[in-house]
Amino acid sequence: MKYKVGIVMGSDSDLHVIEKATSTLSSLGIEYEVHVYSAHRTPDEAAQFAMDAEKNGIGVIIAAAGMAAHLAGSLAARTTLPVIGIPCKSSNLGGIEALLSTVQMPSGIPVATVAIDGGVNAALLSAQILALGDPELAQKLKDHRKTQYEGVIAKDKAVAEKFNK
Ligand code: RP5
Repeated sequence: MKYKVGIVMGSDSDLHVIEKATSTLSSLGIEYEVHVYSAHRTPDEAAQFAMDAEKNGIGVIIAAAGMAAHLAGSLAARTTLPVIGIPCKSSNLGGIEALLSTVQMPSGIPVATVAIDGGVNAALLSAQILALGDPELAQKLKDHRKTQYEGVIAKDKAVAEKFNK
């Protein structure tokens, strides 16, 4: 069975972070659905999404939110699917408040937290989880690492040619 990734953002002002995740998922051929549900402004819709996620074919949830970011934790409280939290930079505190709100979950309800605005890594981590049951996806992730490796080697070569006479 192929699982979808369920992506939730607390506000459409988080969309630029989510687009980093969706483009990464698309490049790996992973299906996803995207919603705006807020832990504070639409708590019932957020909760219902989490409670229905498993039966709706979702295998991993990505939750992006800024400020007092309770979204990932509140979704995680309502499902045993893995939840990946993206703290978003959205206030005068630069995202550190969202990082701490997302990462500092009490024992019993984990949220796998990526970097502030870390949409790409959230997508890659969700892909790595889904790849446990999907050999084709596992191979795509290995290919992705190889491409990344070759890109950095090429950059080193270019920089060395310019500066290391
Ligand atoms: C959070 O508050 C959202 O995730 C967003 O990052 C932040 C600000 O939301 P808006 O006021 O821009 O809708 O709930």
